[in-house]
Amino acid sequence: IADAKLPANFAWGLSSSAYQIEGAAKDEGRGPSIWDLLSHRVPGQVADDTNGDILGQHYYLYKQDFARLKHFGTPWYSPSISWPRIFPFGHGPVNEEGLKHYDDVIGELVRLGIKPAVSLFHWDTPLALFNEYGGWTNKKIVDHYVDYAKFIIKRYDEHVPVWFTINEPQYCNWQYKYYPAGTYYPSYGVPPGDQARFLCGHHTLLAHATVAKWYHEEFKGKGRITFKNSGNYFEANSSSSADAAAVSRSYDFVLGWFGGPWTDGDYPKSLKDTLGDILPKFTDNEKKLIKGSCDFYAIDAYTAYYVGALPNNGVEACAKNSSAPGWPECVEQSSNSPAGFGIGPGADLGASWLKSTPGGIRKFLKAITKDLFPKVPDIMVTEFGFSEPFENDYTTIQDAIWDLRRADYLQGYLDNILLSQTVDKVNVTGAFVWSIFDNFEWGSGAKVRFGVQYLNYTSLERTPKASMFQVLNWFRAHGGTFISDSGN
Ligand code: GCO
Repeated sequence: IADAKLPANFAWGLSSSAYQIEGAAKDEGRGPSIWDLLSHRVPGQVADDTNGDILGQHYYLYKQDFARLKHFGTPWYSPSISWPRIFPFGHGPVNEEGLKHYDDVIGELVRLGIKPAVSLFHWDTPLALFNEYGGWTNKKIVDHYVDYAKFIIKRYDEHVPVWFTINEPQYCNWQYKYYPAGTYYPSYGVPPGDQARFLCGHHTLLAHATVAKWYHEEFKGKGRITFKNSGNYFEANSSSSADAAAVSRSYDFVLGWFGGPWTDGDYPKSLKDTLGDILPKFTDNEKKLIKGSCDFYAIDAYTAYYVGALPNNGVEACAKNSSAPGWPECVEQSSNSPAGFGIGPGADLGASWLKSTPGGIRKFLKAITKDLFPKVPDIMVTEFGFSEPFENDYTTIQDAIWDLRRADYLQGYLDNILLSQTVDKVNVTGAFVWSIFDNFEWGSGAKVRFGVQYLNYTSLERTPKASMFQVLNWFRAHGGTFISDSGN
């Protein structure tokens, strides 16, 4: 591995999302999103009662943030654009100030020679659409999303080589376990109940596919377009056929739910057999629309689970040895419901397991591209990162930026991505580290820090951590492209 090299066009850099880093939540015409409601009005939805109102204030500090990226030499940056900044009511009047802001943001990246891989939607659903008709559980959102996406793509496509339509539709079904049971599936504002989460997933697929088809067939866009999946590597608890079946069921309910429609034009058989009428049906036209609607596979991969079979097709996914840092101790994610779709982000096998095995990510990339979706032309790891519950307790900046376990974790991840490419011959074409700096971690609020730069929440100062330099050193050692720090 020491002297293995990446292909010259390997896309690498840092990633983020609008609500998590921008702040300025009430400024310059932005309309409220579901996350303004959840963080301000739903007790317990955010563990430390923080919100995205201020935090990193990237909205006002993006020039210095990008100047730092330029200095690091990272060739790509993967942000998201905030729908409610463009259409404060979700549809209807455009907010010119929000539009000008993203003109400036995209313009600054272009000026510095940093390529943007832009997400059109990263969970900040305009609250108006939620109030008007229930947001993603209502098919009306497809047209409103498509209007928004086309508007943005028309404006910026010449500068944006890679578009992500939707971030992690899997979160239609997942709720971070620290949310009070029975509340919303917060990331998409989906109310409790089996039907709602699968309506949400159905509409994200229709929204994505409508934009993707338009992008290639009408707009004739020059870039590539897909959606970002969230998923984790599943390892069978034992060599029993029951556990092997539990693994394949887990992949069906997490990745097949969305990967099936775009590779085969329909949901996996296990979902249809198990969910029956809970699972919406595609018309023949919709199947044609969705099939082939992604240009490559994008996976946000953070962890891995051991998986065992439970009675009546249930699945128990849990980290047996979650001694590793990262998310809190494993809560038995056993879902005895026949669907086995209770799998959600929970236990984290974390650095030690991912690195020691060697690395869930290498096995995961192989599982996705060789077993699950062999027709996929290439794959990007569009988010990967690491956090430790105690990082908010540091009292000195020196302690906070000496994040050796994150550095070790990211090194191990990158080593395994390179092994996947050079040894397993998986066509990995990109890797974006989550995240540019510590930010609002949804249900964990400001308590959980994923940044490779430390954010002082009071002074707003950003300080690169050891892990940032580890990532830069790794790409220097393995042929990563760097943009020159010349004055241009
Ligand atoms: C996700 C989201 C990010 C998270 C990150 C850390 O994958 O959950 O895309 O917004 O902040 O993954 O949990």
